[in-house]
Amino acid sequence: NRAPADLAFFEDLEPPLGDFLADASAGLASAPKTLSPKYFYDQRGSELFEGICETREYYVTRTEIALLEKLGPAFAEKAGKGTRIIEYGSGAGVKIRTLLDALDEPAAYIAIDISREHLLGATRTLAADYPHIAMGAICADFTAPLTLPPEAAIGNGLALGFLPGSTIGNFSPEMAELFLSRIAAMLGKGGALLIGVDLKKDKAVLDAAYNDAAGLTAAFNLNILKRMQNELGAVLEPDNFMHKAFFNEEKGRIEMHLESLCDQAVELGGTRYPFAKGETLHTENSHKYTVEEFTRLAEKAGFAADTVWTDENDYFSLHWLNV
Ligand code: AVI
Repeated sequence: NRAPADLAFFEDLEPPLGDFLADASAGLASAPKTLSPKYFYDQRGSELFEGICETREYYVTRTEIALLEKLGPAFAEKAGKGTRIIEYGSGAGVKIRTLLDALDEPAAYIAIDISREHLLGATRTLAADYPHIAMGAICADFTAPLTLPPEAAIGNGLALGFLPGSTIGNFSPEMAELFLSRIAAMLGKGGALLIGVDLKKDKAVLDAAYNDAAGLTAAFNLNILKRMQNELGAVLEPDNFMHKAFFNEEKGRIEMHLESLCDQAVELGGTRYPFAKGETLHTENSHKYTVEEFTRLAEKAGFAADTVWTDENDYFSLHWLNV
């Protein structure tokens, strides 16, 4: 693949984007009804998510950014000169900038994302602002087994994986362990991972974070029904569903559902899927961990725990893990 001139390299693994119709049909046919949260993120869903990150109730983003800013000198000391950062998912850029600014002459930044357009846009914007750092991009499903392309061997500084935002929480613990073991294999012996993990805390705080007063999380959840209408020609009435999110203490996770307000049916691809009043379509899990629980998970995946930092309320944690 030809890299745009401002990038050190671009590798396109042409990841399958998933089949929304097949997945939605299978999810509606299953009991209980489910749908993958990956379908939240169309243009509108991504904008709503950015809005959620700014709400008073969703403490996650601002707490993590404050920690990243405060801990810059600690990261710089651990990483040394010439670090190669590999980010799993390319975000809005705020978090990676705190890291690029803090580290001592980082050599390279490599972003991995499934959305080609978003990946190239975000990486090229960074390339313009950090002309002395080699910027690379890999278009791939970052949860798949991956190897770093030879072009990524820019110097021999630390290979530092970066997975902020508690993205890991949206995986089941079993899938999280598998994904982390793949990251460890990709980074290789001597590598390290800096990962943000949301912590277990008072249920009221967790419940509020997923039920913001402005209704952005509700709109984000309901947007998946609008996508089914607009993109798949589903026949359904979004107003007949209600956003429902709560902390399931037994399973240690926030669950998001769309609850049917009446007996009704959704029609998709020529099939009718009946919903009883009160029945839900389960759209997302967001697992919360204690520091000890997450450390154990990371160790099972092949990492050695190095350092954990938390904010003053113990709401959120950053883990430095060594391969
Ligand atoms: C992206 N992910 C870490 C968010 C979370 O908190 O699980 C997605 C989200 N869902 C509702 N609010 C935010």
